Amino acid sequence: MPTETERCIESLLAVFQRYAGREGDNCTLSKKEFLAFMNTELAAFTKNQKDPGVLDRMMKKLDLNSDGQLDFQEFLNLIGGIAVACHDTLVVKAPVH
Ligand SMILES: [Ca+2]
Repeated sequence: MPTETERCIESLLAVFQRYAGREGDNCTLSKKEFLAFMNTELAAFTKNQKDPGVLDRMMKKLDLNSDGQLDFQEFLNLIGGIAVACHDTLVVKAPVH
C-alpha cells in the first residue's frame, strides 16, 4: 500500500503526463496544454481571474529556460507556489495560538 505522500507524488506525475501527452513533446506542457491543465484542474482559481492575461504571465514566469514549454520541474514550481499560497491562506485564516 502506498502512503498518502507517495500517492500525491504519483498523482502529480500522472496528471502532468496526461496533459503533456496531448500534443508535441510528451515530457513538457505546451502553452495549449498548460491552459487546458489550468482551466480543468485549477478551474476554481482560473474562473476567479478577471484579468485574461494572468495565465499568459504565469506561463512566462514559470518557463524558467524560456523554451515555450513547461517541463516537470517547472510544473512543480507552479504546484509548489499554489501549495504555499494555500498554506499561507490557511495559516492566516486559522492562526495557531
Ligand atoms: Ca521550459
